Amino acid sequence: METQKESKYFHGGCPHDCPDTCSMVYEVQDSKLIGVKGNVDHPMTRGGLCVKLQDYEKRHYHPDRLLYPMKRIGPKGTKQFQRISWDEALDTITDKWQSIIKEFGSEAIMPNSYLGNQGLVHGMNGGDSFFARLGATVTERTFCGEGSATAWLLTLGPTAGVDPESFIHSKFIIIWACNSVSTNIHHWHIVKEAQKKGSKVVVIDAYASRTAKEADWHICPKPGTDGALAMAMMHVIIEEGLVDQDYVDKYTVGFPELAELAKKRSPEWAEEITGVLANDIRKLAREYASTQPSAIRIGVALEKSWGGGQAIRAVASLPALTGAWRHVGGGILQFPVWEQPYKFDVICRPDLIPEGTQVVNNLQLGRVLTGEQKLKVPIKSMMCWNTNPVTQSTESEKILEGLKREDLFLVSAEHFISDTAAYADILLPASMGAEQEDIILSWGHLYLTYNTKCIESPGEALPNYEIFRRLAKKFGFKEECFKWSDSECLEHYIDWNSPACKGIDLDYLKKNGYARINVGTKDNRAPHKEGKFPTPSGKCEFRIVGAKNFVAGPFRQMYEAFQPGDDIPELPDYVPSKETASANPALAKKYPLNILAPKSHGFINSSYANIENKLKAQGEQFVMIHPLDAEERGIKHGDRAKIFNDRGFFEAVSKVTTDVNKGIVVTTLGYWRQLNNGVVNSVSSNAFGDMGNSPTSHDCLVEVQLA
Ligand SMILES: Nc1nc2c(c(=O)[nH]1)N[C@H]1C(S)=C(S)[C@@H](COP(=O)(O)OP(=O)(O)OC[C@H]3O[C@@H](n4cnc5c(=O)[nH]c(N)nc54)[C@H](O)[C@@H]3O)O[C@H]1N2
Ligand SMILES: Nc1nc2c(c(=O)[nH]1)N[C@H]1C(S)=C(S)[C@@H](COP(=O)(O)OP(=O)(O)OC[C@H]3O[C@@H](n4cnc5c(=O)[nH]c(N)nc54)[C@H](O)[C@@H]3O)O[C@H]1N2
Ligand code: SF4
Ligand SMILES: [Mo]
Repeated sequence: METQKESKYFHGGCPHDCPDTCSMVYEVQDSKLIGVKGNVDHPMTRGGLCVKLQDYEKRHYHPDRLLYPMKRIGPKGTKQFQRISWDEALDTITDKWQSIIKEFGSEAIMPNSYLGNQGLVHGMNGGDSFFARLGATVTERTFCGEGSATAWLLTLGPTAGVDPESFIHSKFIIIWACNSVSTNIHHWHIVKEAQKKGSKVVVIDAYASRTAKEADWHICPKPGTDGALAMAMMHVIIEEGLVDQDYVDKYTVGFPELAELAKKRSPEWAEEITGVLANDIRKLAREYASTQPSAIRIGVALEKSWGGGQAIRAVASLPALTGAWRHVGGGILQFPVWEQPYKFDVICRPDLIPEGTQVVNNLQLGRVLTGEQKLKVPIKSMMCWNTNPVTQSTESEKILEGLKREDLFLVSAEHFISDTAAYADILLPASMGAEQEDIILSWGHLYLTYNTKCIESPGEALPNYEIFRRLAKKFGFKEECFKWSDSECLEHYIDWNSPACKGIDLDYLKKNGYARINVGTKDNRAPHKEGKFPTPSGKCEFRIVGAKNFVAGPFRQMYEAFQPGDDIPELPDYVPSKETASANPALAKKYPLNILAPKSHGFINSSYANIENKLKAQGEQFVMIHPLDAEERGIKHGDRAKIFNDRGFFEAVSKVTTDVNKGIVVTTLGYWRQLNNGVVNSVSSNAFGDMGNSPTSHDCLVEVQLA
């Protein structure tokens, strides 16, 4: 008789690059992961995972998963690999790097990672401490949020802002350039609840996204014009006496100058720029200012145009102008990561980086690898983990050209043979969620989230940091941190003695799976009720004098030091995009359509875009195009289209729809080049935005024709 197998349950944390950082429950039978659920007790996760993670166990056991170290035996990019031992793999890497260091110096080696894994040990450090000690080139990573963070810090300082859970108390909610239904579903649930209780939900999005369709009101500005919209809102708020003057007088800097500028930013002026009717702007400003508590949630897309940083400064100024901060559920939310007790200096060890080490940026990867960007020391080897730059960075074609270089030694630690890993000389199999202990970084709520190692890795896969511990040993690095176990890392990586951790220690976290940091409760947190902004003046800084641009990654504060840039304008304002019809009419003659390429519903960036059921649910790569634009080009719904500019092209199936305005096309990110002709980022530009070296992926012109 067959006996019923016994299930064991363990606390998990979703390691993906997602603001929700769900607390999960792993179900294990016979040392095998058989199911994953959302933690019912967790106030944000509330028992539900998103469509991507509902069968997370299948990702662990997928037949295409990389299980053994391999070396390349065919031409680069042809995916011909042969299994080797870990010893051979690590010896090959060590020998190769040592000879590169001898000939060119350690800066000829470049690490490249991002948030494919958000664990503090296997993601945030991953291998940063190792490469710092090695003296490798420093890779500044500004895929996501660094421009927003710079604007945020300048205006408000390192505050977590309004608690995402406090939105339940908001009476007027603006979701600004954020497709929450797909990208922040556990916050969206709270917004929907508030809406049911009577709160008005406004979505400001450059097309009718899934989220916009669920709003009470969708406002649809042209891409990259949000700064004009926000400035005109200020104009109305000031002109119509809707300013909370007492709040402004006590807790802000630069109001007279801002008011002077806002006088010139009328709704009529903004209508020309944004395409939003002046009367709608008036109505929005009035309702926003007079319905308290009002809360704004901004998405990452806001930074992804040339004027993004200045736009975010304008938006971030609104709650102080109206006194929204006085209330629980009033204010603005971006990344509430700033009050988390992570010790990035211990995690990433920037102190180990030799002074004067060269810095490259991950959005310039194509230029760095092809030599188009001149470096003090050219890159001879790159190691990639937790990122897939071929699909995700800019100028994909240049990256590919670089990866084909015979003299570039590429090491890739991965779960699958991604578009980037396909070019590796040495492939290393990396462990997945349930196979490694960690605390997962949260940038969308105010909890610490623990992840238990509850199964062994299949094959010979190893956790990222274990790979680097072994490499550190080969290189003879003596620092204690390279000997710490995962648990020991966690003891060091969190400031357990900080006020945020009062009553919480690692043991508690292991037992409970998650813990709310001590920053007030959702029902009483009003952090700036009486100002107390963590800025130099202690006030909300509408006006800033003498600031320089800098990179303020919310995840890697270490890079603040590297890039003092151009002057920051004293006041927030609208700054036009660079690659639009109005900014560059000559280019627009050739490439008249503005492309948006935000996140997909069904993948996490490029992760899961190779998994059959996820691909099936998401559907093939599409491009949404307005009926008039389609007609002009002889394109019918369902036709295969080619989307192109001077940088490259990709193909997609056309969706002819009025969900997008004329002049705009929308696609989504993440599809693999191996499975599609070209990728979205074949057309994107390497230009930085105005702050924090952010990408400008929505500041981009293309043409579309039948494929
Ligand atoms: N399902 C899913 N969830 C994800 C991810 C994923 O790939 N898939 N990725 C995760 C990551 S890394 C991130 S950073 C977050 C990002 O999540 P979001 O912040 O939601 O960012 P995006 O999806 O890039 O864009 C959001 C919306 O902004 C709109 N938009 C684009 N340009 C403009 C503009 O100039 N003005 C205005 N008003 N709107 C504009 C787009 O049309 C889109 O609907 O999502 C995370 N969650
Ligand atoms: N056009 C356009 N481009 C964009 C964006 C956009 O909106 N539009 N968004 C940008 C944004 S916001 C972001 S955050 C980036 C994201 O871009 P990436 O950070 O490159 O994200 P992914 O494509 O998910 O790649 C993560 C890779 O890490 C691997 N991985 C996951 N966990 C582990 C692990 O534990 N160990 C190892 N070794 N590997 C692991 C996964 O298999 C996957 O291949 O894309 C950016 N690119
Ligand atoms: S991807 Fe995001 S929403 Fe989905 S389970 Fe992970 S943290 Fe939760
Ligand atoms: Mo991101």
